[in-house]
Amino acid sequence: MAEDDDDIILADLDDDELVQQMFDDLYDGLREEIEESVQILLARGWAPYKILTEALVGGMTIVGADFRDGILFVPEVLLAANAMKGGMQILKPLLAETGAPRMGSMVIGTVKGDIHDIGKNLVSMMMEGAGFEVVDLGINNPVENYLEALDEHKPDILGMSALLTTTMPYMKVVIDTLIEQGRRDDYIVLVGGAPLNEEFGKAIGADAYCRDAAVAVETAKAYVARKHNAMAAG
Ligand code: B1M
Repeated sequence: MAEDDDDIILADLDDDELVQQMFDDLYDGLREEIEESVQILLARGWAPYKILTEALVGGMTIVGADFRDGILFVPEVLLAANAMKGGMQILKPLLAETGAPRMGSMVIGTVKGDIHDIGKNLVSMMMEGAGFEVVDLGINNPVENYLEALDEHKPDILGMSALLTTTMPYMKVVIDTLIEQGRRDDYIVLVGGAPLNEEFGKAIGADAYCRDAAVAVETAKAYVARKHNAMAAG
C-alpha cells in the first residue's frame, strides 16, 4: 500500500496526513513508525482514546478488509498486529491513568481455538481506564481456565472474546458449564468479537453482547451498578 517511505519525516506531517501515514505504516507492519506517530499525536494534544480509535483501529480495519479479500496473508497481518500492539502499549498506561474510582472486576479471555487478542486487549485497556480491575487470561482458553480464574479472583464480570465463527460457539460451552455447576448467576457474562451479534449473545445465555470496547465499558458499568443496587436492597 505505502510507497517508499524513506524520505517521510513523520513530525512534518499535519494531523490528517499523519493518520493516513499511520494507516500505511500499520498496513506495512512498521512498529517503530507507529510508535513514533503515536508519540507525535500525544505531543499534539490528541486524547489517547482518539488515537486508539481513529488511527490504530481505523488502520486495522483496512488491514482486515484486505485480509478478507486475500490481498494480505497471515504473516503480513501478524506484522500489522505487532505494530498495532506497539502503539497500544504506549497508550495503555495513559488510558488507565484516568483516576476513575474502582468500579468492579472482570476476568476476560479469548476462547479455546482462537488466538486473536487485539480486540480483547483493547477491551481490557478501556475497562482498566474506567476503573475496573482486569485479569486477562490471554488467548486459547479452555473452560477450565475460566473456571479456575473465577474461583481465584471472584470477579463481578466474566468477559469472553471470539473472532472466528468456528470458535464463538465455545462461549456457550463455558456458560453451560457455569449453569451445570449452579453458578451462572454469580457473574455478569459479557461477550464480544467481530462475528458475534446481539442475537447470538442472547442465544448462548450471555447477559450482553458488546459491539466494541466503549460499549463493553458502558455495559459493564450499567450491570455492576444494577448488581450493587440489588445487593444494597436486600
Ligand atoms: Co484472523 N481472521 N485469522 N488473524 N483476523 C479475522 C477474524 C477474519 C474476519 C479475517 C477475514 O477473513 N476477513 C477471519 C475470520 C472469518 C470467520 O471466522 N468468519 C480470520 C481468519 C479466517 C483467521 C485464520 C483462520 C486465518 C488462517 O490461518 N487461514 C487464523 C485463525 C487463527 C486462530 O485464531 N486459530 C487467523 C489469524 C490471524 C492472525 C494471527 C494473523 C491475526 C491475529 C493477531 C492477534 O490478534 N494478535 C489476525 C487478525 C489481526 C485478524 C483481523 C484482520 C483483525 C482482527 C482485529 O484485531 N481487529 C480480522 C479481520 C477483522 O476483524 N476485520 C481477522 C481489530 C480489533 C480492535 O477489533 O477484534 O473485532 P475486534 O475487537 C473489537 C470488538 O469486536 C469488541 O471490542 C473490540 C474493540 O473495539 N470485542 C469485545 C472483541 N472482543 C471482545 C470481548 C468483550 C467485549 C467486546 O468482552 C466483554
